[in-house]
Amino acid sequence: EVKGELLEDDTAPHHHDMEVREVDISLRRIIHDLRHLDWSKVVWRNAILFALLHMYSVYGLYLAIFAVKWKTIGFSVLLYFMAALGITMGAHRLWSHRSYKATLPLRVILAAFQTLSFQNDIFEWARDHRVHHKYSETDADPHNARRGFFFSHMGWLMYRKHPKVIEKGRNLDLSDLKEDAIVMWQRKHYVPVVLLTCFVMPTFLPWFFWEENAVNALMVAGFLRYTTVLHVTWLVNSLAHWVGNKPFDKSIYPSQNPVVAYLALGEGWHNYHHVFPWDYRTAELGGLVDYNITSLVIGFCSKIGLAYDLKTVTPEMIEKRANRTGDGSYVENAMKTK
Ligand code: ST9
Ligand code: ZN
Ligand code: ZN
Repeated sequence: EVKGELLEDDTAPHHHDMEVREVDISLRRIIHDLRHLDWSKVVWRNAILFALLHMYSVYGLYLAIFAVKWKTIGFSVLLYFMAALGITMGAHRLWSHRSYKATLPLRVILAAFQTLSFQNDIFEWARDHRVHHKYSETDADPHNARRGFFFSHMGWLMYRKHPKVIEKGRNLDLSDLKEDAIVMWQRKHYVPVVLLTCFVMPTFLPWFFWEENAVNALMVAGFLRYTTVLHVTWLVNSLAHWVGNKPFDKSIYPSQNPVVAYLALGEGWHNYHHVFPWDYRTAELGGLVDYNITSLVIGFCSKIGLAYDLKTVTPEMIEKRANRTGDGSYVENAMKTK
């Protein structure tokens, strides 16, 4: 028998009673998953679109190495950072967790960046993320890591949601999002606005300003850049729910993963984040030492008056929690940074 039940027959135990198991990525598990998959729930339109996107992105990678102008590379890297900040600083730390407050101009900028990332509108992103935190690793978690690495990484975006996700999601208080005019405007006009921002703009600007071939620009600054931000974001749900220390709560899946933190502008310190989700740093240090670019940008915005009411956790509280429920790696980490 393969260890760890999955998919629909998963009788998710209560959050705190659950025994932590490693996410199983063995071939046996993959074959078991495929044999038990309910194919009628696969959303083929999404699967086909993702397949096409990845083919174009591989071609984009080839073009990035052999064909495009250096300005287009620089532009794509810039768009990567903008889209990533739209997720980390906007959809995640501001709109999902309200870990700080942002003035109207900053919210407009972050909503534009979040649109560039094409990861659903802010409202849907924050709603799914709030159920993820409240019901982690149960049927009501949209990317439940118990359903395997692939499901939590990207499979969940090609498969009908578990009814529990929708049922529990309907009970969430989303009034703050409904009152945010920027969030609701983006939701109302999402389809045209996201296509313009994520694909048309990145094709047009390089073509117009430095005479890049339009197809090259679309493949590199559009598709390749988009796919890269997607996979880095998804790694938080897959790899950072699987590999890493658990200094703050050893009974949960979310883990401290420096590789993910590095790529995701500071969002890989996921054991900390699930224990203290209201901390705007999503980490106990929140500076360059944590590769925490997002925290540095929020700090800078607060200095110039664009952000305020930044919430954190005191070192005493962190240490107390680490001593009570951590796996013992907290002290080691503290020593390392001294
Ligand atoms: C993408 C999102 O990639 C990635 C999010 C990642 C999150 C990461 C978090 C990690 C922490 C942060 C770290 C950031 C690091 C960033 C680093 C950057 C470098 N509650 O959805 P439907 C309702 S998106 C309440 O159709 P199906 C819904 O309103 C990629 N209600 O379900 C609707 O009701 P009604 C691009 C909910 O049919 C009804 O239920 N986008 C909830 O099962 C049906 O909803 C895509 O690929 C809820 N939670 O389809 C699109 N959810 O009819 C993907 C739903 O009344 N999505 N409802 O309006 C889809 O196509 C579909 O949602 C589906 C499920 C196929 C997945
Ligand atoms: Zn979160
Ligand atoms: Zn998580």
